[in-house]
Amino acid sequence: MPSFDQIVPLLEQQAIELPSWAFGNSGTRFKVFTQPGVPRDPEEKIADAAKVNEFTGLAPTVALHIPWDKVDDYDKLAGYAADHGVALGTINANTFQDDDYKFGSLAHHDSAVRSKALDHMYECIEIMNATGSRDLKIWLADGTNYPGQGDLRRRQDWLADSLQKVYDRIGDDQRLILEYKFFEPSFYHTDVPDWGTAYAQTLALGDRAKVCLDTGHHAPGTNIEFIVAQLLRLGKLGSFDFNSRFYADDDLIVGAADPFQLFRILHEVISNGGYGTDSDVAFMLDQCHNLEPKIPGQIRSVLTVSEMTARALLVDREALAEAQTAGDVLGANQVLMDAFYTDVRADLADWRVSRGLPADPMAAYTKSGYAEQIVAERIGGSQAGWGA
Ligand code: LRH
Ligand code: MN
Ligand code: MN
Repeated sequence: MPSFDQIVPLLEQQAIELPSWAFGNSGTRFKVFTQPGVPRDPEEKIADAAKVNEFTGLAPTVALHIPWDKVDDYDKLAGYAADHGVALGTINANTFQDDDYKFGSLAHHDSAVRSKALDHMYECIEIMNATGSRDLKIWLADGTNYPGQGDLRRRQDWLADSLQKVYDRIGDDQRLILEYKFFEPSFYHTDVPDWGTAYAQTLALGDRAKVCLDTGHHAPGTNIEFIVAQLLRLGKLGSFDFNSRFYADDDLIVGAADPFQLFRILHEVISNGGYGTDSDVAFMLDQCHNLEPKIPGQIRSVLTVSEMTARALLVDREALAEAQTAGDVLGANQVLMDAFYTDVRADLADWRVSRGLPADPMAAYTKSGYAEQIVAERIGGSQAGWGA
């Protein structure tokens, strides 16, 4: 197995983007629970995300969701982010909170609604041009609830046509990232339910169209690491939305449900060229729940990604290949498990200290008094994001 020191140059290449919406109030479909001190505007969300980066050194960018993070001046917002030591990242489109989108958006049967959804995508591209963002991420709530409600085949055609129009507008250095989810809010059929559909739709567009894999968006029992290997093989893995789930799209803290699955995913990412500065696979969190305090929740998720990345980097890939070639089933499995069972937390703490970061980011955050400060300052925190 490689030593921890040997993997340090690779660890240094890790960057995990945070979702702005993780810092606002969120809830279930039954209730939005408010927390004192939550951000009242996009600036305050960025300030909170910057704290996660300050204490972990791992989260240099923040994804925006439009219109949740709509502002008049995006140059100013980018400047504000820079002043706080972070940059603006992916722009997430939102065509799921408007009455007109009740029956869909880019795959809607009515061209007037498709056209409205397209205008929103164009607005997002304008924002990307102002913020310097590379990625436009599109997740669609489009689908139907009842057999017969919609024309499954024609909706794919409408979707393809809409996506082509969006793709034609993005710049040479920008990407269209299509995110799939197997169900919810639609319960009978979803227009982009799986990696195969996202792959087929983005393949038709071109090289700058890729797929986003949200780890919470699969049926229970799905072998997600296989999808990772397959999309990397096909050159179509654009990004991850990391979170964890017990049942469906639970959006829980990364690794909370199944750290071994996260390790297996990261092992495929690393083995197939999806990791590091040479790769264009974006690591993002899409974790936002309402029980835990927001900033520590993100710190925990970021640290878990870092811990599982370190373990996956420790896999002795040469020994693994040898065992696989020799048909040594137990030996091959042992190589993987040896890395998985290696506790890297003390080494990571030392590594952080060597970079001028706190050994224990969670304790350092608690001690900093920031949580008390925002509670005192931010009176009337809004429902930023979900429930807005
Ligand atoms: C959809 C999703 C998608 C949205 C986010 C708020 O379930 O994962 O990424 O943009 O949640
Ligand atoms: Mn997501
Ligand atoms: Mn989701």
